[in-house]
Amino acid sequence: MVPIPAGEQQKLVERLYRACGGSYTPEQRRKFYVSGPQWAAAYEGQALFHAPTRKPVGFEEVIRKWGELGIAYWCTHDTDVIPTRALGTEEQWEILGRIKKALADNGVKCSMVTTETFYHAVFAASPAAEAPQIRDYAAWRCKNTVKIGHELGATHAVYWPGSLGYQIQGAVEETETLKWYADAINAACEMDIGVAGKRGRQTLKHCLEAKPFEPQAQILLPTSDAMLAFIDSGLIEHPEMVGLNPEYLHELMWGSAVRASLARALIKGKLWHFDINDGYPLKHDVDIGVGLVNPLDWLNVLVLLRSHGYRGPFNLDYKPPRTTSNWGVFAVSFPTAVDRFITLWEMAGEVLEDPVIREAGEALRAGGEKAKDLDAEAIFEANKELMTLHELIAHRMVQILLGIHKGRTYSV
Ligand code: GLT
Ligand code: MN
Ligand code: MN
Repeated sequence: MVPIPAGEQQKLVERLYRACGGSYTPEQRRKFYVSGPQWAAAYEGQALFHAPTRKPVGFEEVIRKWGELGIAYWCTHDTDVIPTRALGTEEQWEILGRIKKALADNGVKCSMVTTETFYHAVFAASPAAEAPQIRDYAAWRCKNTVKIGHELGATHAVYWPGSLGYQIQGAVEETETLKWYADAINAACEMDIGVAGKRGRQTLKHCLEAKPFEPQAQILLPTSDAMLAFIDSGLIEHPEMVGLNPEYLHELMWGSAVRASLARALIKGKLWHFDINDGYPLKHDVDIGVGLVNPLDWLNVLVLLRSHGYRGPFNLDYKPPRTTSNWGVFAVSFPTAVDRFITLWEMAGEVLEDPVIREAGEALRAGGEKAKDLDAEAIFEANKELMTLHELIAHRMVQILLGIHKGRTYSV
């Protein structure tokens, strides 16, 4: 191929994107409770060893693009849109006014707000640092985010205590730090009860998000299970107001079967919000687009969520790779991510209806004929052949994923 001039490259990407097919219309996308984070669209590609490759993008552009693409919900950190020095001031309310207008003009809703308690230097020793004034400030930030959430019409608040831990062991006393962290969540819930009451709105769903490492080397609440225990620890004053925002990749990062992590949250009635992305087990938080690494596992996850009637947001907490341009973020990254999600969601519906999987599942649950009680050998023999269906169901799911169930074969 001859070199492609810079001015021709977008056209080429656009043509190949169209050639891929499989896109949904904005109207079809809008039927799903999918949210797109401000920070994901505005991510400039930077990392510890990486300079940014993209230019900053403001909320006006992100919200406009969500409207065009049919991503119906938008979410943000407080400081994604309000400079730290302006938080709680007149300027904050002026910015919120502009955000509300952008949302209304583009038919987009704010689903969730979250507090940045990890980036600013003040949080170097976490939002639950030893110094009381740092903790008071962190609590104030969380309370202020609750006000922002109600102003923007959000239903959820997320807390990712990514800096709640340490690089070096010794100074941090874990029980004390956890109590201090709970103080901030309790302050936010109290504020919420007051603000929601005054505004005649429902209180927010306060959702904790775990990640096993990064940015701290050791994390005090590293998994969704740790978060569930924290909610029930007695430290949280309104445990009924607090649930989970698991992130697919964060569970994979510690080697979890993500579906099993979600199942434990479902059993507790705490699966309230879900960050959807992809990546590799036991590795870093690369936040790859949903379904690009583990589509079969994703299909399994969505089968579970569909069969349990999960109705919360699916949040595209995805970092477009630094090889993607500013233009590519909206032309390729987000439309393809939301479309893969929709395809996998619909495919999960197909799995639940599939006659082979249905009959196999029912047969497994019916079990074999009754054998002699308490006779392990006889019970095994009575069920032995049925259990081969475990493998057959897995095979069928791969067939559905690859379209082989529709008779697709290769000439050999
Ligand atoms: C940060 C983190 C995400 C969290 C965001 C919410 S911040 O991008 O890596 O997983 O969901 O605070
Ligand atoms: Mn996340
Ligand atoms: Mn992540």
